Amino acid sequence: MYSSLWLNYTKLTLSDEKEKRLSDILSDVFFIGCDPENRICKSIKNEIDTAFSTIFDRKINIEFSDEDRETGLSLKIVSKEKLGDEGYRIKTSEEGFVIEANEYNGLLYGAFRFIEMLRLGKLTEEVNIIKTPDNPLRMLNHWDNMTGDIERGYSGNSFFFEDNEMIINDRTVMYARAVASVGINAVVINNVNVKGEASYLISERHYENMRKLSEIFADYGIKLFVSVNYALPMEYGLDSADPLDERVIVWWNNKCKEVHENIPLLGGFLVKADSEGRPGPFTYQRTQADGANMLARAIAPYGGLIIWRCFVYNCKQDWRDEKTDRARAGYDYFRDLDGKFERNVILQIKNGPMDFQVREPVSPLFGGMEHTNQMLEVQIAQEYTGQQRHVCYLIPWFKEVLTFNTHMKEASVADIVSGRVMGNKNAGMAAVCNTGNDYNWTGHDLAGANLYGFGRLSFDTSLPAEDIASEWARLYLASAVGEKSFENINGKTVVDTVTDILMRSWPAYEKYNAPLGIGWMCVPNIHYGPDVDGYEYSPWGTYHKADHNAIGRDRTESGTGFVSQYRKENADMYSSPETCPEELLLFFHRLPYNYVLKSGRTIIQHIYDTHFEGAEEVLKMYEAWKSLKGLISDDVYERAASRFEHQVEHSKEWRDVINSYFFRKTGIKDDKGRDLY
Ligand code: GCV
Repeated sequence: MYSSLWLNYTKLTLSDEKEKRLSDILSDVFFIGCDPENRICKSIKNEIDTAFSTIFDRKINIEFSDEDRETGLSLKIVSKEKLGDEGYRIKTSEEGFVIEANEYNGLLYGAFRFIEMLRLGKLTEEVNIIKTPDNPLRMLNHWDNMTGDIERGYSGNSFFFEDNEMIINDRTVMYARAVASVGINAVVINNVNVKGEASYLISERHYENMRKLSEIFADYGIKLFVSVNYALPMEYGLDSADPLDERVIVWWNNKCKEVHENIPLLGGFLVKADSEGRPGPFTYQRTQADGANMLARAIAPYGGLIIWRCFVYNCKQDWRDEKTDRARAGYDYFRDLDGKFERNVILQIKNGPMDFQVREPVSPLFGGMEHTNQMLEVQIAQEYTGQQRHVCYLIPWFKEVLTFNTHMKEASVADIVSGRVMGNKNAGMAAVCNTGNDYNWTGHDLAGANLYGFGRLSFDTSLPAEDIASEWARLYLASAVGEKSFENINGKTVVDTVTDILMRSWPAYEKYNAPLGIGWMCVPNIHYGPDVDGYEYSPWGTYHKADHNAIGRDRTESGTGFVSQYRKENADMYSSPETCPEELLLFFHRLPYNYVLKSGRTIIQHIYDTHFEGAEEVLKMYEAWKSLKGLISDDVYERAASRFEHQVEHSKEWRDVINSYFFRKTGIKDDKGRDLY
């Protein structure tokens, strides 16, 4: 059992003239210049059929036609006008609507967008939209293991794997439809920590199912990717994985040929090498480029890509060592390799230099490399942001990352990963996915907004986070509101309330979490719940260094020197506590608790205040959610309500543990006299 996510088509209430007219216009659909046998074309036809017959509650006439008609809804493959790779146009014609694209992915996205606009009530006016996706690759990374569990999965087990076998069923199709509808065009199905049976995903044992899956994905314009173990040849009996060893090269060449013969639609490999115990080229004193390029050359004849992660750091450092700084690692390992990667290699870089904290600076690798394909990696699985038990809508955060000016040719992160700056096509955005086999796919129903939002944002980075939230709320909760029109008071209340909750959620989470950008302070391994010193005396390189006088890490020139990895303008900005954005103050500086912030409050008072405020915000969000009882379906209401109950208590736990820790450490009282323990 599974929900249809935001593709839960429901009947439109055809109350007024406009909507009745729309229903008449759209009773005919024509495919023009389209190949009826094309797999994506078939999917579009099915989608329109399903959507329209439900929305209008009657059979729709769908035909392929050679005539250039512009009545009803016409979907056309056109060649005269250039609409860009995967781009589309939606426009009003004399007696209907036209969706045009140069190829089928574009037509698919145009069709999904059209259905969405129809459901959102946006087709009443003249429309003329041209949209080409901003990022060439819009990818989801699943960390699913073949045993069926999911690393950092918070919504059940895998729907791709169970007991070391692949699962392919109607849910697979639902997944492909849903993610394609928001523009996803690439999916990695297995964990980057490739373990056990996953080493054999590209072998006789699983070729047949992999091919089937790649075809289901291709029906929706999605390329299947697989995570591979860098030392795979050794799993198959070779005694080395040295990228310069001729035997290793020949092994991969043969493997890629065999893979292509068996899964011709495969997009390529994702690799986590030399990281957290994974094998990699460092074992052979080779560089990351040596490793990536060897694979890239092997897969290039088949048009494949190698997506190589930059999450390389020493996870066994000595906490007593003041000089080593984990934040530096990505840049230190990769910066000097700029320009040395094959054209079909893309470096996948996490948004920050650490690891998906609620707040981090942008990785200095963005802006550090001028001649290398790059992809931005974010995480919608809320590993450090409430694990889909706390509501935490992350799109505003991703927007901040995308708009960060790297000062490399004044390019933002979005400019770099879209390929706009370097004119490259092998670029884009990837998200560590938040789905599982729970009925609602994402555990918390509101976490669905992150899945929807990542797709929409990676397709169109200019979209405001708030618009994405309200679109999602309306599409997802449409069925919950039943057949009552969204134009009436209830629909609007639901959408406005849910949008407001979503927009408040990340700032609230940040407030009751680790303060001022310092990060961590969570329970080791599970990464859930407060434990201020949990990682303090550990080998993971994530220290806050709090004592009774001061807190924070000095990452300026006089400290670890991390700031100098940024272009001058940013290095200067971060170097001084006066110009450093305050939300990152303790990431870059070690400061006394009585240091006064721009608000006039000391750091210690800021910690107390924000933690009280954050927990208070959660209560308000829950109150707002309660006001929706009866307005949305009971099951959605109850599922989220029980998570809010937990979040209310758990945010208090965060508040009290953090505040009491610093009260005990400093002996400084809260100037508002609230309870500290
Ligand atoms: C897949 C963090 C997570 C790990 C994850 C790793 C990565 O360290 O805790 O579970 O491993 O990031 O991104 O590779």
